Amino acid sequence: MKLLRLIFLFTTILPFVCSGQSAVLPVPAGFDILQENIPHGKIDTIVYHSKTVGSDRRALVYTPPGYSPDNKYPVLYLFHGIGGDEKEWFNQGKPQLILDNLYAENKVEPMLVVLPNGRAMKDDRATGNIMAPDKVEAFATFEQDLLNDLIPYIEKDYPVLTNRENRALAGLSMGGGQSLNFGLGNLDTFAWVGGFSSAPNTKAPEELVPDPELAKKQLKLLWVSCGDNDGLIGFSQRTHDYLEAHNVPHIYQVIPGGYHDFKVWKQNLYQFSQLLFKPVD
Ligand code: FER
Repeated sequence: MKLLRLIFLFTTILPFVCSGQSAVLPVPAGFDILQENIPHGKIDTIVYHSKTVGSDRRALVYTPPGYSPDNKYPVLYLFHGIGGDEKEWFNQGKPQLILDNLYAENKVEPMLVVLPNGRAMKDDRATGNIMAPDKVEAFATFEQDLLNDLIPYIEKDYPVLTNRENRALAGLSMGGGQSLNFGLGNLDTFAWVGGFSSAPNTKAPEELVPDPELAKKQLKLLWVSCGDNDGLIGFSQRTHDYLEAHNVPHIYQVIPGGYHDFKVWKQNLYQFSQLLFKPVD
């Protein structure tokens, strides 16, 4: 039995983990499939006023099964990619099903998940030339919207915990770059940061983590992951190389055979969410 367990460990889990705070959990079949016979969380659409953009903006909020306004919850802010909007994760990544299934097995801390629109400009739809400079710039502008408009709205309207240890950021591609940039750039606001297949908007490592000692002290979890068939893997690799060289604890997961797609991102969410808001060793 012991031998079998060791073989499992060496063939399934360890190859994914190059440097980490904790082992990465394998993804079981059906993790993203709707189960009728379990409790389900709820998705709301909210509209908040953004002083940053000068408009009313939409986001989705997932509240977990058993949600009660009498409790106080930590919050994960989960960001989309360059072709997406606030509904991209909901429609293609199904965090609501992944998390419902995890809650049914008691594998995840009760939390709110906020799915914002990370293209902070008046027309924030993913239409026309999504690579146009003003649209790409809007993904950087979103830092101010998040910090000054969206987070205050969530913290006023929902029963949530409002210290850094109870705020997490993660995202895919452009959203992964945003998570790393905003999370590592605002260590007084966020303690849990995940970049999934992060895009060229990811700051250069020296700019991203100018003070490795501070990052080491403040971060609860730093997660960097990418598929090895993803043309953008260089941005994750250089981040990992720098973190490793400066002894900043993190999880670096290279997914064998992984492309730039939701198969990778769903797997990341499944694994990352289970580590959030729990004691770190
Ligand atoms: C680029 C290649 C990819 C780029 C952005 C992306 C801004 C983003 C991809 C995604 O979000 O899926 O050159 O430049």
